[in-house]
Amino acid sequence: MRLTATLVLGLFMATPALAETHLVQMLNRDAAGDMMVFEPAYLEIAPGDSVTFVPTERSHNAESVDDMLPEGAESWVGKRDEEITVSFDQPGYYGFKCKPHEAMGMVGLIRVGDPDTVPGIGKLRGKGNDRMQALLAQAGG
Ligand SMILES: [Cu+2]
Repeated sequence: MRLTATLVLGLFMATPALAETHLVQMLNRDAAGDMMVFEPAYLEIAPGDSVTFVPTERSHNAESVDDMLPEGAESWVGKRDEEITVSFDQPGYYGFKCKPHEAMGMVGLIRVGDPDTVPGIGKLRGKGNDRMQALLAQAGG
């Protein structure tokens, strides 16, 4: 099994053209009626992929959560109403949030590659903390 996984990984790394860009929308309300959300709030992507955070509705931003990045990964901070594209090379889990609506639960999680362990939660306020707990449970399950 390990040999197969190594071979597949080797093939993938040899073809960077396969790197994908995923879209995450910043919304005031989603189809289910939830307020202040990233859609989707949880993504599983491959190393080398990118995510574009799209300000579909106003007054949102996308930034990394302190203490919820893999070792050696860079943090990022998007401006309010700014479309920002972030590339993810380092395998692991990346927490992100909208600063104005963090306490209302506007947070998300990206799983890059096949990391061994789900991290602990970073510092998040209000419903952001509850929502991140749920996303981490989803990632581990
Ligand atoms: Cu927001």
